[in-house]
Amino acid sequence: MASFNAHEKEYIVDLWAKVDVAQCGADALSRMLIVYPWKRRYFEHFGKLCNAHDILHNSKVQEHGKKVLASFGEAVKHLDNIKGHFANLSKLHCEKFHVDPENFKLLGDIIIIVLAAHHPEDFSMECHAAFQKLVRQVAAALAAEYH
Ligand code: HEG
Repeated sequence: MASFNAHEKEYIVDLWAKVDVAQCGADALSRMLIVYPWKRRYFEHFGKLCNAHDILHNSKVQEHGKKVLASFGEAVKHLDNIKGHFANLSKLHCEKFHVDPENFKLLGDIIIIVLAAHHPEDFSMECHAAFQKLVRQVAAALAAEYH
C-alpha cells in the first residue's frame, strides 16, 4: 500500500479533527441505504427500513453509522498501518457479516461526499486527493482478509 506523505497526513488529520463522527456517520450510512435500496438487506435486523423516512428516523442506523465512521477514524491514527489495523475487522465482514467487499468502495465514496458537504471550506483539491487515497486504502484493507 502506498504511504501517505506529510502533506496528505496533514490534510487528513486537520479535517478529521473537525468531523462530527455521529452526524457524518449517520448521514453516510443513511445515504447509502436510501440511494442503494438493495443494500438494506444487510441491516434487516435493524427494523423498518422501507423508505427514506424510516431510514432517517431509525436509531439503529444512526448508531451503526456512528460506529462505522468512528472505526474509519481509527485509520487516521494508523495511517502507516491501515491494512494491519483492519485485518480482524476484514475477517468479521467476510465470515460473520457476509458483506460483499465492493461495498467498502461505495461507502468510501459516500463518506467523501458527506465530508465535503459538511466541510465545504476545507475541501480543496489536495484535501479531496488525500481523503480519496484514505478511503481507497481503508476499502482495500477491509477486503484484504476475504477468501
Ligand atoms: Mg461494517 C459491523 C466498521 C463498511 C456492514 N462494521 C461493523 C462494525 C464495525 C464496522 C466497527 C462492528 C463490528 C463488531 O461487531 O465487532 N464497516 C466498518 C467500516 C466500514 C464498514 C470501518 C467502511 C468504512 N459495513 C460496511 C459496509 C457494509 C457493512 C459498506 C454493508 C454494505 N458492518 C456491516 C454489518 C455489520 C457491520 C452488516 C454488523 C452490524 C450489526 O449487526 O450490528
